[in-house]
Parts: sequence; C-alpha cells; structure tokens
Amino acid sequence: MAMGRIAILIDPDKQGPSLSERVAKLSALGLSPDLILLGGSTGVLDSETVFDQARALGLPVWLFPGNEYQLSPQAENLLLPVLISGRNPQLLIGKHVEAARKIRTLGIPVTPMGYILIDGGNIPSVQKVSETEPLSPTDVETIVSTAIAGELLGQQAIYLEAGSGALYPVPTKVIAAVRKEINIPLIVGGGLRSQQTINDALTAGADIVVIGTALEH
Ligand code: 1GP
Repeated sequence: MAMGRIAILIDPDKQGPSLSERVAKLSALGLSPDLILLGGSTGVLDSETVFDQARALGLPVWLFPGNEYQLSPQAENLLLPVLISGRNPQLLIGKHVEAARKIRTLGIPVTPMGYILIDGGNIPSVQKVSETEPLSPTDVETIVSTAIAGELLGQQAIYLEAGSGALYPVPTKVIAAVRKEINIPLIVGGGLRSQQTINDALTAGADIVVIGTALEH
C-alpha cells in the first residue's frame, strides 16, 4: 500500500456510529486510521465524547472547523481552512477575523490550509454553505495554479475537496498534478469509499486521505 495517512472525518452535525465502529468498518477495507478530523460545514461541537474515544484508541484529533462553534482546546491541531477556490470574502478572511481571538485562546497548534473545492458530481453542503462554485476537475491548470498560489501565500497544507458524499472523488490526475507543483502536505477527501480509490489517491500523491461518509452508515 502507498505511503500516507488515513484520517476518519467525524461531522459534529451528523449522528453516526462510535469511533470504534468506524475503525472496524475501515479495517474491513484493509485500512487503519492514523488520525481523526473533526468538523463539518454546519453544526456545533457539543460533546467531548470524540476526544475520549480517540484517546482510548491512541488517535490524535485535528479540528477541521466549518465555523467557530467547532473549536476545542482538546485537539492536537487545528486545520484553519481558507477557501481559495472561491471568491467569498467571508471565507477568505472575514470569518477568520471573527474567530481569531477565540482560536488564539485555544492554545493549540494551527495549520493554515488552502481549501480547494472541486466538482464531485453533486452539490455538497460545503458548496451551499460557502456560496462558492467548485472548480471543474478537468480544469487541472486552474486547480494547480490555485494550489501554488495558496503555498505562495503561506498556507501550510492544501486540501483538495470533492465534497462530502461526492459521486466522484478528486481524479488521481489532479492529485498528481498538484503534488508535483507544491512542497507542502496534500490532503484529499470527498467520495473516497473503497480501498481502491483510497489507495489510488495515496499513490497519486496525497499525504492524507479523508474518509467520512463511507464509515457513517
Ligand atoms: C469532507 O472530504 C471529506 O470534507 C469527506 O468526504 O464524506 O465523502 O468521505 P466523504
């Protein structure tokens, strides 16, 4: 299997199986998790259960917040997304200003992350909530240029997102093209459901693949 890390995404807005049940589902695909991502387009983090469950399994939890109500000082890291594929000023700087002091008081490491939404064949909640248009997966040039711009602007990771529940994951061709041009970690998620698609994303150059929906049902 290709090198890379597997992240289980837990959406605070959705009821779902326990973390150990998700780990068992993942293991049925022949995979084991390296970390937990906690966050979603909407919703509020109203329970600390995930942290307890993750700790019991020895897994770090990284926040991947869709809003300032999904923050917790208990996490090991905060991926601070900047929606660089879109042109909504609120998601480029506005929300960050609103949450800045709260984030600082958490006292946990922050990784600024260029977040690039790519059409996955349906309309995911991130598209509705962000009111931005995804990039076309065939427009590799724009996707790569967006990732490079993110790196030049100081982002410390790039997330290629097909959207939760995407019909089609980010094509391996896109992952490979971005990987070739950036020198920061590459995270890929959205629509990854099978061992094959997960391994393909890792082989194409993803450092971390994110699996949410496939382990929720
Ligand atoms: C969403 O990329 C993640 O941010 C996960 O997507 O739910 O389709 O696995 P899925």
